[in-house]
Amino acid sequence: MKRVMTIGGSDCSGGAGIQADIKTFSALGVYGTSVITVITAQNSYGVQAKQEVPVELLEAQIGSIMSDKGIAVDYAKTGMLYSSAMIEVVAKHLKKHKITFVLDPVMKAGSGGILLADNALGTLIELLLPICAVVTPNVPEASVISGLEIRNKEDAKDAAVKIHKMGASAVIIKGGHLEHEIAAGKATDLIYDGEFEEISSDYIKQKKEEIVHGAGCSFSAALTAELAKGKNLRDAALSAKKFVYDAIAGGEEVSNLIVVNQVHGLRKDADRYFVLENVKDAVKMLKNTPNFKNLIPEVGTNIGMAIEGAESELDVAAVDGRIVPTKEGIHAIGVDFGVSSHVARMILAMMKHDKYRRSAINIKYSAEIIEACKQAGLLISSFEREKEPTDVKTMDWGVREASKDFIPDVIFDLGAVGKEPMVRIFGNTTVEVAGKVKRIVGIFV
Ligand code: PXL
Repeated sequence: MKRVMTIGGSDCSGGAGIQADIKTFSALGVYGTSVITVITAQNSYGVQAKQEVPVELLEAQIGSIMSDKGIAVDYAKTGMLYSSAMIEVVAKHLKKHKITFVLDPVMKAGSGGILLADNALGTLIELLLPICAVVTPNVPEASVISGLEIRNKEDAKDAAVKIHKMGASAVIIKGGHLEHEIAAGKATDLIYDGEFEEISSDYIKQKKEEIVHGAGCSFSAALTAELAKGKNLRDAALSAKKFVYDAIAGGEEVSNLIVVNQVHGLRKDADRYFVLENVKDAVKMLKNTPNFKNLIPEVGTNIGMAIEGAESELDVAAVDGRIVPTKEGIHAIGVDFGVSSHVARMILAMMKHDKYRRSAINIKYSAEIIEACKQAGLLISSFEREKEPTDVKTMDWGVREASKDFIPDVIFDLGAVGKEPMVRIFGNTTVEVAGKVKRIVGIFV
């Protein structure tokens, strides 16, 4: 595992600084170490207090990491350094140990706190800029470092060239602050290392009063991790940008901040795995439920589960094909995502009313089955197809109709011309749904 070191400030609120770096490192599979320069007390309103760590303790932290054969580091990044004294010591040690590093020239917190003292900018430019592998300013930071006003992409290019001339081997000016870009819905990062390259993504629009907290730190940390793993600058920048995009898209609202969620991608993958396994377990339960085949309607049955925050049928796992009755019991082949639009539409419609209720099965309708549902203690509701307006999607409308007064476990309809009557059973997981089916079968048979 590659080893990386971040040198920066602690953000007790957990979204930015050292905390963001460590989360990012873990999410990207590198081993993170941290050297704390400043302890900040901050929240979504601003930075309330800060205290620099004594320079001797800063040196001791770097010394401990670098003198340990087992740890050492493959790559580093710097974040909040705050004072000239701190920058001098950091520069000395980075040089001494010949550590390749990303310089994130943080100056101000999104909430307004000062992260770099006014009189320390010169020291940062003089001592760190010439020895970094890449510097990652946002537009206001690039403007302060280069002394150039940046109003558009051409200005950003001039600033990048100037910062490169000032000694940085490579410059990435992060998008997200240029107004005409934002208006066009884009956030474009500009890379310059003698040649220009642009990396563009959609701009994630927040509500007016919200500030994204931790995106800059997460970007430079992700860049550090990808460089440590051996990617070239362009590929590393591309991966880091995607990582931050996902982290913002999956961000959590905390007060007036959007705190980026560095493990959003990991959690999503874990959820996809959980969902697949859950549907497989549920199918096994149904196979082991004697007489379940008596509940299968003419069109066949399917059972499915969506991932958290599912947006489309591709986010719903179900049985490939359908569950069909056989002489001995039931037949179901594989389980996969995006294989059943019927059950997916039911689930996506239900999740609009209860985001946790992301599983469902369709079974045969009969008055006896509904009676069994009642006896099983399930909450039952229904809709009438004759009342369906012409301009709606059946499931969206039907589930909304049936969920007006309470969120039901069971929604049935009596069908229409060419439409078989149907019962749908909902639950948080497919295993829970299969459990409900088992209860119904036990009563019905
Ligand atoms: O995002 C820059 C940053 C870096 N370091 C610390 C911070 C912040 C932003 O809030 O708090 C400690």
